[in-house]
Amino acid sequence: MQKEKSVAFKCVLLGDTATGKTSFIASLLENKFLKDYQSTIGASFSTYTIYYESIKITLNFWDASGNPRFSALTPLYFRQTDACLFFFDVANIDSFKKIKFHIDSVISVNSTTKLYAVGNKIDLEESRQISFEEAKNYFDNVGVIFWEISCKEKIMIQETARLIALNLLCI
Ligand SMILES: Nc1nc2c(ncn2[C@@H]2O[C@H](COP(=O)(O)OP(=O)(O)OP(=O)(O)O)[C@@H](O)[C@H]2O)c(=O)[nH]1
Ligand SMILES: [Mg+2]
Repeated sequence: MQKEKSVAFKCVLLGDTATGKTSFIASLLENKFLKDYQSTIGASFSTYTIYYESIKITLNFWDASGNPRFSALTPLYFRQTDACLFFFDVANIDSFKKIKFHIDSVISVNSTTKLYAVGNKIDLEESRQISFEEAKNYFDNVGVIFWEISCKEKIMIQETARLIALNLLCI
């Protein structure tokens, strides 16, 4: 019988406070939407496993708080990571503008990590402050793979994990 191959990757979630990082994890792992906002203290760890043919891929997620109170700690998480997933809120232009700062902070200490970005809360279409095209154009220019999600409406949640896992596996 062929032996199952296993690989594990570390993926850090970064982005401003209240952009939906913890909501993404709750949606992915528990199929739950967190209505009441509770800012993450420091960071929290969780794992998610997917299979590609006979390969078991474990994603070890570190959900880092976007609260400035913890910003001194954040580099501890992304210094040695395989992937960073940047979050912004499509209804909050400031959270998009801050992405450049988050990307620069990562690449100044880790030049090998893969970079991904998601615009969350696309259910808030009427309050949208940044278009898909504008964001895509920006991320194409800085070499970051980008797509949009909604934790509330469960749009592109499992797909986000799968996309990252397969991309890290170089498939
Ligand atoms: N409408 C809408 N609200 C969302 C969505 N995702 C998250 N939220 C709300 O946004 C708020 C913040 O969500 P969190 O997941 O706690 O944000 P966070 O990025 O982990 O915040 P920090 O831990 O402070 O860095 C909560 O009130 C959520 O209910 C979404 O897709 N749509
Ligand atoms: Mg959080």
